[in-house]
This record gives sequence, structure tokens and C-alpha cells, in this order.
Amino acid sequence: MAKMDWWVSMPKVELHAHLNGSIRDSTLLELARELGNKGLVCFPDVEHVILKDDRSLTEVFKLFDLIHILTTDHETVTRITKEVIEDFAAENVVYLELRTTPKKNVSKGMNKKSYMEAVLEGLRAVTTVEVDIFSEHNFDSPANASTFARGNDCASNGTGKKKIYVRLLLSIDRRETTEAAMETVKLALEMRHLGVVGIDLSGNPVIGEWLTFLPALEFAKEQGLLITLHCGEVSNPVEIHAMLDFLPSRIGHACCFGEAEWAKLKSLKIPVEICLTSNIRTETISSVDIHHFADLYNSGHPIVLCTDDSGVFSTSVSGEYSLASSSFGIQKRAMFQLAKNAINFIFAGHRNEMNTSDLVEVGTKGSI
Ligand code: 6MZ
Repeated sequence: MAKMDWWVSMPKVELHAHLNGSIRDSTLLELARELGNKGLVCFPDVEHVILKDDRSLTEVFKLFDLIHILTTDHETVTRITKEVIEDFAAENVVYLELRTTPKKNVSKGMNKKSYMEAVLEGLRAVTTVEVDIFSEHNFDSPANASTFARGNDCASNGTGKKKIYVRLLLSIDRRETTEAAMETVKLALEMRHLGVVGIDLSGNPVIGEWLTFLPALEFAKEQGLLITLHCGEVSNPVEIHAMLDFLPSRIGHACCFGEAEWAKLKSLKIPVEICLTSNIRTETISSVDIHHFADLYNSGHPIVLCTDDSGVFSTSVSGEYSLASSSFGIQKRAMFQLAKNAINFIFAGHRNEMNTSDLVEVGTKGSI
């Protein structure tokens, strides 16, 4: 059997993955063909859009509107969730925080809650790998920590299957109202015992106002949900400062920061979810060699490599590790350390009590 590349065999943590951005092209095309046969979409046009490689940030959000037309019924939401989990597990992601925007689709009898139930159904439908949706005990118990750490070690869990821990973040779309955002937070609270650990604010960054979402985000925080914000995907210093003042547990992207914003972010030590391929493909950052990953990495700022939308940007977590390694000249051992550090920024359990030594053990076996 061919030797697996170290960036694939290495256990990894994925903290910034949007469900509808992580769908296989083959599945999207199949769904588009079905709707095409029913005369609901023009298949050749949709095929062209799905297979197009480079897209501006604006075009990406148009693509999401199309993807949502293809996916927003219960059965399809269940299917894509199942496939996305299988795909991340296949490349040795051992802990995944999957985020998605609960949706209403009146014509399909869907509301935010039934959408999330379809997502959970998808998690339960995975049979090729063992999925831990919510541990009986908290994630921080030594037993769970070490099980997590041995997540990709088939022999150790006695089932002969890989294991992946999955937790959910509910996304608020920037097109939503304060009431709709509040509804999502209340749903997250209701579904806490089902593995929902936090809230994400995402969507087209040129739409919506921070103050619209603030009441719901404050309420979420008061109730103990952890928050991650898409921050600085476009230039908007006032919003960036307001978001950092909110003290989110993590932020995503941080592309369009000026000196004052970098200084504030660094002094607050807020972990950043870095999405290299996404930023390059959407031309938010013009080339990888000038990506802020390098400065944050060199200054020891907490960062985690993520895919954002592995389907839309044709990437994978392994691909992001390989890209960072080759672009910034970081060797395998240091990349492993970067992957391991991500455990400190997960939303499940009490992060600081995680035992990371077993993760080192797993990585050492295969590749270091
Ligand atoms: C901001 C993004 C995003 O929630 O339907 N989303 N928001 N910036 C990005 N960078 C490219 N990529 C994805 O997944 C798709 C939704 O995630 C958000 C958008 O709101 C998009 O509609 P779900 O599963």
C-alpha cells in the first residue's frame, strides 16, 4: 500500500467548516441533475457554476444561494451531513466543529428546528466511522480526552472503526434580523445536550450591521455558549473593533486588519481560524506568501488551520496543512505541533483541561 502523506495521516482538528460549503461536487451535480430533470433548474448552467474554479467573494455568496436551492429539504440535509462527516473522518480529522445556518423552507415544511434535526439525523446515519455526537460525560474527562486523542486509532476503540468527535455551531446569517438571530440562539440552547456548543456569525460581510446581531450574541454569551465571529473578511475597522471588544472566543479570517486592529487582536490573544485557500480563491488576500498566517504564526498568536468551505474551494484540511507547510517552509514536526495546539481552542468541554499527550502519541506512531 502506498505510504500516506504525513499531512493526511496526521490527526487533525477542524474548527471552521460550513456544512453547505463542504458538499462533494459529485453530490451537488447529482442534486442539480435531479432538479434539472424536474425542470426546476437549468442543469448545464448550474453545472458550469458548480465546477467554476475561481470566484470573487460576491460570487461565492451567489453560489451559496444556488447550493441552498439544491440542498434545503430534510432528506438532502441529512445526506450532505453524513457525507461531510465521512469525508473529514477519511482524512483523519478527529475533532470537528461543523457549523451551519438553521433554515426555514416553508415549501418543504422546514423550520430551523427541523433543519437541525435533519443535521443530527445525518450524524447518526454515519456507519463507516464511529461518530461521537455528545459524550455522556463532559468532553474534558480524562477518559474522553484520551479517547479523542486516539480518535484515528482503529485498534484502540475496539470497533475497528475510526472515531470522530463532532460538535455543532449554529450560524447566524448576516441577512437575518435580530429576532431571527435570537431564534437561532434559543435553538442552540435547546440543543445543547445534543452537541451544540456555540454560535457563529457569518454570511456576506457587506450585508447587515453588527448592532443587529449583538443582542442575540450577548444573550448567547450570558447563557454560556461560546461565540466565533467572521471578522474582517472585508475592510470595516469600526466593525472589527466592535467585534474584538465583544471578546469572542475565536474569530474567523481576520484578512482586512490595519495596524490598530492587529495590535488589539494580539493583545487580546483571540484565536484566529485561518482559511488560506478560501482567502486566496476569493482574492481577499492576493497571494499566499503575503497571508497574515506568517505573521501570526511567527508571533506565537493562537491560530488554527481550517478549510472554510472544502467543497466550494476544492480543498481539504490535509490540503491546508500541506499548503501552509510548503508556502511558509514549516517542517512536519512544527506542523504537527500546530495541529495539536488547535485542541486548546475547541468549544467542547473545558478546553484547558484537555490532555494532549495522547494526541502526540497517535501522530508519532504514523508520521513524526
Ligand atoms: C462568510 C460564509 C463563508 O450555513 O448553509 N459562509 N460566510 N464568509 C465565508 N467565506 C467564504 N463561507 C460560508 O453554509 C453556507 C453558509 O455559510 C456562510 C454563508 O452564510 C453561507 O450561506 P450553511 O451550512
